[in-house]
Amino acid sequence: MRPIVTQLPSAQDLSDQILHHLTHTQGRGPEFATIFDWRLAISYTIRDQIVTPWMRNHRTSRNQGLKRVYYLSMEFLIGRILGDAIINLGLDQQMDAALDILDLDKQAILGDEPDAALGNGGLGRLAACFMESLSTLGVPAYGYGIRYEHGLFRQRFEGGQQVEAPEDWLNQPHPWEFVRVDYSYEIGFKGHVETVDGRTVWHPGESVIARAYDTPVVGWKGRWANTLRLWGAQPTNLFDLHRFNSGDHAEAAKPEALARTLSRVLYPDDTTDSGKELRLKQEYFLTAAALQDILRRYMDEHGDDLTGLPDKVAIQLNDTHPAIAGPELIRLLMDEHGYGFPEALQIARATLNYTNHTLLPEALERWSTWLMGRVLPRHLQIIEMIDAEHRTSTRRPGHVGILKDDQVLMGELAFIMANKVNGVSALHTDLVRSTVFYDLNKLHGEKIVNETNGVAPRRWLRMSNPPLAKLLDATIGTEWTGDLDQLRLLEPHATDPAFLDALHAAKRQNKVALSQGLLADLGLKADPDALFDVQVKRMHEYKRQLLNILETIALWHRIHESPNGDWTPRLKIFGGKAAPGYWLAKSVIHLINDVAATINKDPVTAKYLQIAYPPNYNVSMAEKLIPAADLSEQISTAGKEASGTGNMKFTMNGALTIGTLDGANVEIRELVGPENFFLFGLTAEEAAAEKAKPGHARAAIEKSENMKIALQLIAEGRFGRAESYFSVLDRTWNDDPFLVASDFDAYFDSQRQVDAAYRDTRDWDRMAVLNIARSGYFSSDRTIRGYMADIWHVEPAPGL
Ligand code: 26V
Repeated sequence: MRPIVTQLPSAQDLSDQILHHLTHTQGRGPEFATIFDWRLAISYTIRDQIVTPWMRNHRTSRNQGLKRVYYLSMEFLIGRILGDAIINLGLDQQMDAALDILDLDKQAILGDEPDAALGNGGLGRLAACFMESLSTLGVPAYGYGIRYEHGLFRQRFEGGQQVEAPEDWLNQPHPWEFVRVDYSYEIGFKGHVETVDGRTVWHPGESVIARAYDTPVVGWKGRWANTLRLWGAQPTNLFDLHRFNSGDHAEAAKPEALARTLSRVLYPDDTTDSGKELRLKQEYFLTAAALQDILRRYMDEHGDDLTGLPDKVAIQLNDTHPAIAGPELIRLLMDEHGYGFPEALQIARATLNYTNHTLLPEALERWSTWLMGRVLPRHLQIIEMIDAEHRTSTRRPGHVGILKDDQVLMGELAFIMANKVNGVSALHTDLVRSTVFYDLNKLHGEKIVNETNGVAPRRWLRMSNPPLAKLLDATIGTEWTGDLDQLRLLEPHATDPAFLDALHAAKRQNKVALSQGLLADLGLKADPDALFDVQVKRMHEYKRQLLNILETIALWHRIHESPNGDWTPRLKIFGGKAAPGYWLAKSVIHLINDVAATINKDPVTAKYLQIAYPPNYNVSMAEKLIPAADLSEQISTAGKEASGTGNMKFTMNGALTIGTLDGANVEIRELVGPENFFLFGLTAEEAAAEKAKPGHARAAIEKSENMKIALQLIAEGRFGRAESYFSVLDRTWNDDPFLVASDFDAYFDSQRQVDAAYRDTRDWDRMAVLNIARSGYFSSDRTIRGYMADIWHVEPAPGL
């Protein structure tokens, strides 16, 4: 391939093009343009630049018949696109200058873009980082997802309690997508199956059209761009013309309403699968559209013989949500293309792979055979065939299988249909082998592999933390952005006072910005020299925000006991949403807000302790909070957090971690050095044993003065009516499945070590340097290289 010579536009070019788009695409003269008009004009200007590498991809991949990766995910938590695209194209300086020419405020423009919040949390954000790394590495790839009209709900607080409002990012034009009316596929549901002349035919009772909406995802240095193809549901025929003509307009529009519900809203509960028909339909909608698209492209390029599919196609299932891909691919091969079952099974198995993201039993998907048979009757038949074949071929009749107690176990289905199954951190992968898939792992020894998660350094360091990025550029050069291992070059600077001062100043600059922005908006006067202690993630019992707030209460009490003590000033920051039906998580939110209200107005402790809980935590808020953090809270019950990815972002941005030996914390601690990490708590093994002891919670509470005090203050109504948090208190005393009580003292003590460490500014900053310097492993580029070598067997496009 020819070397890639890309001419970067100058500031003047950019400003000319922005004005062109403002007038000709947006239809507004500069004197009347709003921030929104400008943002769109700028977005179109940047989009024009992405089209070049995008076309390069299409041409190279097709002409050279390259193998492609297909990432199927119900969630892509992208966030904002404009800032990331500017950085990846290497246009940040030119754009700054262009905006100066036009006299525009960059922060206001970037801040005007709504987050594409098409995901719940870690799983969806990982998919977004993977898309960026695939483009950075020049790997031909498509992401397939759903174009939800409403992403994750917006959160606000009323009287300290979470209130949800619909999110409506598509209420305004979305400049990044290209609608592809020519790529539309019919997707069937329900109906019946019949056998005619030995061939099985499924006659769906309902159908909708899946229409493709493409968003280009550009990689570092703008050398390559892949496509995120999101499916929107359309009615097969817009309305019933017969009904319409007879005047029954409402009835005539029904098919349209029905179809559109399919891509209307993202399911906001990331733990409990409520067995909802609409969710199953969404999963099949995504999967069936993606597979039709993949087979069409394969046959276009390589002809009708589908036995070669695994040589050109690697499909990754992001959790079990698209696991119906197994039966669907077999159905297409058998019923549409005439292959026999054994051959279809073999092709499908060589093509599909599955990533497990959770061991929580309530999050493992299972569908009743009744529902599966009603919505996807042909697929249920094929699932029975796969199950029977597996039992026979492994000679384990009645042992491990997909069908159990009239349920289809989607984890087992995904496992059996996959070439490779992966966990998302070293510890998690061990637990996948030894717990949920214990039996299957014994039958298929080599199938499970580990691919520890990672995050995109372009977004999570270069874009979100300009002061640190600038310091890194000046100290070790700019190559770290595309090769994060180069952060190692920082290590010698850990003892250089001038560098430590500069690092301290960069962190402080982020803390000041946060204080003057988000925190001031909350009515808080934050001290930028206080320790910024941050726990941001979904609200879940296993993530133990409760442990954090109980420790805060106990600390508050101790400060009151000796208000003239030498306390380390701390700002505790919380952020996160609870699933709308997760009552316990919601009462923890209520508790945190009530505790914050009380503590923040206490003059005795004001110097030392404040709490902030900004509502509606999302990707954009993470981009502000993480660079301003001194301390990263990663305190889940050991064995419960599959990996975590926020933990990696904090480390990269120079926060120290207080954490348990859970998920990727284990690897973070090993890499940054145990002496630069605040470890506490039971190990996964100890936690399992502790949980098995009857009365473990009460016993631990009795032993802990600090925990008793915290619970007592809540029960006394010091923060609000105790009844509001009765369920939380009751669960902590009587059940405590996530061992808040058993880990409390260890956590409290570890926090006091944090206090002491933070007072030695020099040494704290030194530890922060070592955390940054040793965080290169957590680039999603490294993760993707792992998938390429161990799972997909693909190469980057030649020359990349
Ligand atoms: C499950 C369900 C169940 C049914 C309804 C909708 C729904 C949506 C999402 C999920 C998946 C939850 C699993 C998950 O998000 N796991 C997280 O994955 C991250 C990336 O691997 C990892 O860092 C986190 O530790 C893990 O909790």
